[in-house]
Amino acid sequence: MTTEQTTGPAAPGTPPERMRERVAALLERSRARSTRLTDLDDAELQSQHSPLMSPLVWDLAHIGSQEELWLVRDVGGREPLRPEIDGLYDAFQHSRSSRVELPLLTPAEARAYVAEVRDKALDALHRSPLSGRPLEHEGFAFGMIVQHEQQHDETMLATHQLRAGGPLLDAPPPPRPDVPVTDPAAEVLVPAGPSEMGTTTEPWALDNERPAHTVDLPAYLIEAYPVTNGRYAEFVEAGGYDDRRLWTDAGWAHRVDEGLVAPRFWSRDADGTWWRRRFGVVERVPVDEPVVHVTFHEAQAFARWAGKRLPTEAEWEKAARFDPATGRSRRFPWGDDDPTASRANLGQRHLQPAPVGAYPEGASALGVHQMLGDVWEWCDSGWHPYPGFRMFPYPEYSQAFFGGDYAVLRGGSFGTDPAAIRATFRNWDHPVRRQIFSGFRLARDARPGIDL
Ligand code: AVJ
Ligand code: FE
Repeated sequence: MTTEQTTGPAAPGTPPERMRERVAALLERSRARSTRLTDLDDAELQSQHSPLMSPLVWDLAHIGSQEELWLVRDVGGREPLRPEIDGLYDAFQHSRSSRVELPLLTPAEARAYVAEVRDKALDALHRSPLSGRPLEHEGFAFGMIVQHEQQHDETMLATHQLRAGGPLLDAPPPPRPDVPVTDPAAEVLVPAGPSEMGTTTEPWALDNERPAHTVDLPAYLIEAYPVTNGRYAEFVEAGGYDDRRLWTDAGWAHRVDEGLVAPRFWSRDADGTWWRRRFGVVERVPVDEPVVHVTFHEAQAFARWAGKRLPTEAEWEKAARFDPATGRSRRFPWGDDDPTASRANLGQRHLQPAPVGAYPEGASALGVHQMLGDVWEWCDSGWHPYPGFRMFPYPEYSQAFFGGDYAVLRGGSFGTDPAAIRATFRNWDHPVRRQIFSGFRLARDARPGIDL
């Protein structure tokens, strides 16, 4: 059985025996990660490190609760293990900031609970035909639960980043490019024409990624790399945070209310050197890394300062997936095969984004780099269903948020597991959030006679 860290979501057409192996390996990998993120003393697990986040012990038991609901009760057909705790771990019943007040399971109880659930979930995996009803077809419910645990692991990683005090996590630095990037603002021209967006065939794609449909975009340019800290620092130094004209009304109101002056976790010393705090370590801001921990509003203000704009979600996806040689859209930027360590910075293998240019093997057919991994990228699109959307299997994953005050994020971060990302994957958050691993890249319209 493979547990190598880069195994991605199950591919279309995976036979049930291989599917079982992949699911078991991915469940094991997510649990190893959850365990590492919660291998802390009880006080660390039970305290609230930020009002934006749950106590870590809530995430742990919530992971078990969702797994019990879908894999043990529904797929496995078993009775509830602890029906009395269901409400505590229902994200819709309690806001993140209020969860610390609840009579939560203790860390020891939570660990015992998730282990017992896991036992029964593995039993369900071996009994399920992984075909027939939609929930079990191609292992969907199992893939959904793997992704759910990994999503909460990324959330827990963000909680670690918010926590005060010295480092608790450790990882080697990401790779550096063999050939340094000379122009971090380099652009790629994406030709006008139809391309496929979303998917109908990806076995573990969530409801919001479905169905596949054609979009027909005019030509545009998109930057080959996410915007770096070096470029972002120029915007800060140029007074970008004080220039009202660069901000939308909502963006300016937020910037003033919160007193934003730089990305979260940055500070400037008396000499004007920028420092950042990263998982308990204070270090110089590396100029060639993608900027991270910015709001949608900050990304938009930067874009206006640079004379460009954020890509729409459709533009982002076409740049990531479209192969002009075949007219086809790929599962991943580099093709249809799983992520590898040389294709993308995913899975918390490193505790930071990699410098731009570090993943030439991961570039898309059009030549756009680092679209998966490193930083989530804000897009200039709200959170809406695709034409033909059908809610499945529960409304509180995607549907409950459609039309709300959200912007789409694409591509995953260094903290996103490979099994929980693909070029069709859609994420969303409030435009004022930046405790997530959020960055962005720029785009602009192509000008006839100049760019074309
Ligand atoms: C899709 C990342 C916005 O973390 O709020 C986890 C994922 N949904 N449990 C979130 C999710 C239910 C969700 N995001
Ligand atoms: Fe959840």
